[in-house]
Amino acid sequence: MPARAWKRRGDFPVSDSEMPALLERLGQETGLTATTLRICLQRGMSNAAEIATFLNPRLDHLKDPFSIKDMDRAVDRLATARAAGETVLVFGDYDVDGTTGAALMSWVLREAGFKFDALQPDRFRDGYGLNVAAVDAASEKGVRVLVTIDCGITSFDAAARAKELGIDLIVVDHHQLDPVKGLPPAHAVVNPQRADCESGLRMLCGCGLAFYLARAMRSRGRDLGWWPVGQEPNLKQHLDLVVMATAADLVPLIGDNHTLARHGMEVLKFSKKPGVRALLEVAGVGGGANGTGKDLSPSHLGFVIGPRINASGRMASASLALELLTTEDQTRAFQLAHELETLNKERAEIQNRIWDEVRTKVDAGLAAGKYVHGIAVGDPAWHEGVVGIVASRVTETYRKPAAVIAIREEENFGKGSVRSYAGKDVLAALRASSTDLLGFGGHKHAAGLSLKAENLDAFAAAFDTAIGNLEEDEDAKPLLIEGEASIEELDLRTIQEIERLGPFGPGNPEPIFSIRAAGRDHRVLKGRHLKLNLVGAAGLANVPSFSLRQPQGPAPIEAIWFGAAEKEELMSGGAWQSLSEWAGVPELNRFRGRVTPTFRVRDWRPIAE
Ligand SMILES: [Mn+2]
Repeated sequence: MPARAWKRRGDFPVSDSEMPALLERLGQETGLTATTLRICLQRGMSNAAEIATFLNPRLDHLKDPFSIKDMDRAVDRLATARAAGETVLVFGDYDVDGTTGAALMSWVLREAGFKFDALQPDRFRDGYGLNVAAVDAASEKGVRVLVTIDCGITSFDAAARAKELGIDLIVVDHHQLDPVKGLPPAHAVVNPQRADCESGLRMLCGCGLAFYLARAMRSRGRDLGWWPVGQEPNLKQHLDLVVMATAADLVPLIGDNHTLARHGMEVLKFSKKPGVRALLEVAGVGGGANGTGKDLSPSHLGFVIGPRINASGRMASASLALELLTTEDQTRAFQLAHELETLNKERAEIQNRIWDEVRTKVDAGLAAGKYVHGIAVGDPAWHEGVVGIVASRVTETYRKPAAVIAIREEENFGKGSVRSYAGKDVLAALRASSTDLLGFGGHKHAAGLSLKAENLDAFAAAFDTAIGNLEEDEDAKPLLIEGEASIEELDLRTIQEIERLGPFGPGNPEPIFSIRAAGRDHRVLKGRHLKLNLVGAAGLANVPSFSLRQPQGPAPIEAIWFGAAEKEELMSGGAWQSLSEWAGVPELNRFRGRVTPTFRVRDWRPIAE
């Protein structure tokens, strides 16, 4: 496998010789360390005021919700529903974004005295989006107002059916419009992707968009006297849901999303929702009398919270997670949190088993000369709910685009997920190999497909060729690093400051530093991950430790390298035990109230001569 190139992220606003003076001045103005300031400067902040705004983004600077096209129409119709005592049906997608969005709407409608119901499609039975059957069922129950969250923008048949049945459909979705068909025939389409929407809020996820609807409703409700003066609901408390969705949906963490995510993390730590508290506590990242999740860090969103909420929709029905996030009953919350925990463990076991099987298949294929440019594997034993996660892992390990397909043998049918590597346009590759497919869709980085099981081998060959014919995209990015740092620079104070620049994700990437160090005391965790200490040059100089002259050299930094136990070629050589270069993310490890610096390794290489 080719080594990945490392590249400095960006340029500083001044020349290298002017940097010390600039860092000195900004250090005095902001109180931040030079290491933190270097990150700010490389990200385009150029003065103390800009840095302060980014470190302390304010909710009252969020954009006006009524700047979103059709928001007024949506809120008018909801106000009429409330006045007439009509039941509002909320229909959310089954992933984290849709589930939290439907939960947020449920809280808001409840607090505003609406009659409402909320439901989601079944991933296995109904598939994605609003479906005609759900509209029919709603109509039979007498529903006249239906609000979709995080879906609906391409549900043309269901929208037409709703219209036919006299249901006013309000689409609240952030997904792209169908370029040919345009808007579905709905009463209101709240979607910042609309060409005629000038809000500039295209970056919002579905739950984030629901939060703007909630803000618009509160504003209207205040005018209409929905609450006694001064007793209107505090919407900020629902940012716990928004931050989960914003992280899970991989939307850019800039602009209003940065503000929502920053405040969302704080709200999440002290969430008032019984279900959120139970979820965190059962997952082992909560507990304690004061803050539910005081040990919570942004990485828990992706590694702990997202998978547990998704496990519901992947393994069973998404409604478990929705009930968890909306319940007001402590006991029920813990029951549901335990159920999700069990489902997530099952999901992880299934995923690990499939991963082992996929590796065996891929290694055998590679040995037989297959999968030169792209990998496509399938098996009847693989679970449809986790093939996407496994496909991502295949791309990271083999550094090639990959399709992982779950086969339903008795139906001669396969359904799979495709993930890109190095910016290759997998949708174009699927188009080029579509003669072997029943259907496909998605975007250039991630897509889905279905095929006849008997065509798997033919598709794999066609996909491999198609990927080989693709141009390497501009996005074929090297590992972008902020620059070099010493282990001593990455101290508690600096990492605490760096954390305040987060949460990190698309648009606000986590800062990666390269450090020179040798690995020591390594151990393998759960058979997959590598934990070790990194000792810098200054620390090495003090070994052996019985040296009386300077018994305490600079302390090593604890490091974790996820998935590295599988890099046997690296581990067996032992070169990493000599002074070498490590690229990774400095972060805080919080465990039982103890906070320590840690270095999450992303890549390793020998020192270039
Ligand atoms: Mn979404």
